[in-house]
Amino acid sequence: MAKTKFEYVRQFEADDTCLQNCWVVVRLDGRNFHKFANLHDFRKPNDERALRLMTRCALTVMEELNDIVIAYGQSDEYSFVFKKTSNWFKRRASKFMSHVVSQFSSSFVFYWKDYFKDQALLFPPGFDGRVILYPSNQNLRDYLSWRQADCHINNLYNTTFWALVQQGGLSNSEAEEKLKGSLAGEKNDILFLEFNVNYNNEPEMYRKGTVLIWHKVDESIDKKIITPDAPEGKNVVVKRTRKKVLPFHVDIIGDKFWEEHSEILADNS
Ligand code: DGT
Ligand code: MG
Ligand code: MG
Ligand code: MG
Ligand code: MG
Repeated sequence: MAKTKFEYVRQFEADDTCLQNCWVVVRLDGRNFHKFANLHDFRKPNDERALRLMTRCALTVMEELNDIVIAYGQSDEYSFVFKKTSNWFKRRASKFMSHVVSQFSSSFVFYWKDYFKDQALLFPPGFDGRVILYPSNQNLRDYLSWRQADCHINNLYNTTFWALVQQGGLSNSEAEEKLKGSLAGEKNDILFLEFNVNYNNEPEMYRKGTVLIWHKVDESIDKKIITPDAPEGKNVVVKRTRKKVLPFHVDIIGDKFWEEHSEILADNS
C-alpha cells in the first residue's frame, strides 16, 4: 500500500520494548475493591467466592495468553510472570499489560455468576495494571516473596480484626486501637486465647494466597479406531499427557517450592 502523508504519525508511538533477558511481571489490582467488596457483600475477612473467581480469571489469562510460567494472587491482585525469553508481541510492555488486564477483566464478568450465583454484579469492575522487569531469578523470587508476605501480614491482621469485631463485640475503631502496633505473636495470642482459633489452622488459601503453575497431567480419552479386524470401529482408551494450569496454596518464600519446580526458573522451554 502506498504511503500517505499521514504515515508519519506512527513515529509518535513510544518504544516500550521490555529489556531482553528479564522476567516480565504484570501485576493487576482491583480498582476501589474496598467499595466493590462492601457493595457485593463480600464475607469478611475472606470471601471464598471472590478469591476463587479471581483464580478462575487468572487461569484463563494463563491459558489464553502466551509464555506465562507462574502466577500468584491474593486479595484483589494477581501477578503474572512471562518467561525471560518471551518474544510475545515483540516484548512490548503495553501489549503484555493490556492483554492481561483485559482478558482478566472480561473473565471476571463472564465467570461472576458461576461463583456469586444470585448475587447480581452491580456495576462493571475495573483493574489497574503495571509492568515490572526483574533481571535476576533472585529478584523475581524476592518479588513473589514480597507479595506472599503481604498476604500473610494482611490476613493475620484482618482475621484478628474481624474476630474482635464479629465475635468479640468490639467496634471497628476499638478493634483498630487494640491492634495498633501489635506484633504477629500478639495477634496469634489474641486469636488463640480469646477466640480459640489457631491461626495456623486457617485455610491455606487465605494464609498463603494462590500460586498457578503448569503441570503435566495424564489423561485418558475414549477414541474410536478402525483396524483390519474391526472395520466397523472399536472403542479404545488412549492415554496422553497434557499441560494444564493447577492452583496451589503453598509457601513460595522458602526454597522447597523452587526445588520441586526447578523448571520454572530454568526458562529454557
Ligand atoms: P485501589 O486498589 O487503590 O483502587 O483501592 P482498593 O480499595 O482496591 O484497595 P487495595 O487493593 O489496597 O485493597 C483491596 C481491598 O479489597 C481491601 O479493602 C479489601 C477488599 N477485599 C479483597 N478481598 C476481599 C475479601 O475476600 N473479602 C472482603 N470483605 N474484602 C476483600
Ligand atoms: Mg491500592
Ligand atoms: Mg485494589
Ligand atoms: Mg489490592
Ligand atoms: Mg488489531
